[in-house]
Amino acid sequence: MSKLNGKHVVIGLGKTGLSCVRFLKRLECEVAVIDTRSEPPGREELAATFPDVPLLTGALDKYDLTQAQELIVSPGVSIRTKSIAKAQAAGVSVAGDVELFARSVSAPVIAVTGSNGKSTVVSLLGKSLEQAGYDVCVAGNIGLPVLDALSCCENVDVWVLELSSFQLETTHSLRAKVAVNLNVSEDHMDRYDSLDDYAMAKQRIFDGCESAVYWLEDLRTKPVQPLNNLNPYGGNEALHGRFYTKTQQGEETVFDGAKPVVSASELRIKGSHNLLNVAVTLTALVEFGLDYKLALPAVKSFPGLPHRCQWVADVDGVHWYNDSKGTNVGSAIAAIEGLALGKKAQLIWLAGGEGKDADFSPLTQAVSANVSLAVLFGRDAEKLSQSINGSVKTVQVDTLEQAVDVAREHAASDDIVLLSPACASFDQFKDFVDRGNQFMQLVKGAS
Ligand code: UMA
Ligand code: ADP
Repeated sequence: MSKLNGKHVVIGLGKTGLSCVRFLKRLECEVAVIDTRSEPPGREELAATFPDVPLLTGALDKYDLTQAQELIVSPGVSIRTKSIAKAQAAGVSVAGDVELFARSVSAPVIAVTGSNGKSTVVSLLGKSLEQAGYDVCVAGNIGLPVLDALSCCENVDVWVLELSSFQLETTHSLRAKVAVNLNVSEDHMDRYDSLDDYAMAKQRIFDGCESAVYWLEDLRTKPVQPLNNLNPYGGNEALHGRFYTKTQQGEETVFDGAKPVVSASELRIKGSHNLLNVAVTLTALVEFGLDYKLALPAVKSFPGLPHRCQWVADVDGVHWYNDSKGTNVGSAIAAIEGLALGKKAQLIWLAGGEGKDADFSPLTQAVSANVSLAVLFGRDAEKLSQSINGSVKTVQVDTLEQAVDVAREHAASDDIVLLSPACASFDQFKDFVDRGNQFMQLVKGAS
């Protein structure tokens, strides 16, 4: 008999896959695991903890997945893979870890998606709710698999989930109390047919939600579902949501209608994008039912997350910043514009890596307006260089270490050097954390 017959088949044995196995085994399900890699990261732990769970490796198309009871697919694997699509067409249920979570959870969920700003916003929400006295758990794409969170966090009053488009593709039963779609800009084009295709995956966050929060300035974030409770954030003086940003007395400020709430200088996180992140956080908190004033001390004191426009060091008067999490075009634009503040002469930008089939041309405007020198490294350095060709002086190198050396040679006192790669890290690093840590070590090694 096939090793998959009638079983819950977990596809992928990374963090998510392991959390799914643990969860399903607690429910006494029959489980099998497939991973396309010959040495998946969870192999040893699976063998030690669940020796009875078979692990199959190699291309998915080798396996007849139509035999399975249910497929639980990790976010790193596309559900469009031929054998998964075939099983789904044959009536096999295809779910992900967030779907299993949604079927079991009882406390309310605030769910957040978007191309950029997710981790910052879920962290702001978590700190705010904690400050207001809630027992809150922040989980999901930020790094803690939702099923591990479910098993280890008891008495949770509210879940704050960061959800990627990959996770949303396999989620059907989530009925969020508040669902937030921050923004949609090009990312993961190696997994989607088009920007609209990617945007539609994000739209799934709104299915059955009580309150939908979207960005007024990005129509792709607006729910396509017929929903009654729509709550935009952002906008301009003439047309805006309840919380939005505008400049008052020379300073960018978050407003609640006509009332200023918090200004840039009162926040520790910097850049226009972070003021918008505060505006959407306050919108979601109000929709959850909180008096947002209770949250303001937490919002103001939030220092930001590592690897997101993180100040690293001042060396010989040069200010170094690590935005290793700037893994797509939109995030790099936000970081460049947020840090340069129009002082073009003073920003040296380091970028490159695995471009995920992105169109880099939208970078041209931000780069030509704000960057004095672009130092490009990694697998897609040449493609990046061609896309921004002519808009700025460019140097191409192989590695991050060489890029840091070039930046150091060119930087003068008061200049800013920003690593915001606009690319994934997997060509040369373990992940964005590894890339950011290596960058900081290279910078600090010189101080
Ligand atoms: N992989 C294979 N074969 C497999 C399974 C996976 O080659 O059979 C590869 C994938 O292509 C991917 C890597 O292995 O490159 C990891 O995939 P995974 O599904 O095993 O990932 P996990 O370790 O479970 O981590 C996932 C999220 N990763 C992805 O979506 C790729 C983590 O988000 C998340 O923190 C974790 O679940 C807990 O929820 C990371 C991420 O990069 C930060 N997310 C993307 C992003 O933010 O842009 C969406
Ligand atoms: P995500 O979890 O969606 O990747 P993060 O909060 O980790 O987002 O931020 C990653 C990077 O995206 C930041 O370092 C910054 O460059 C950029 N960023 C953050 N918030 C926004 C926003 N609201 N709009 C555009 N870019 C943003």
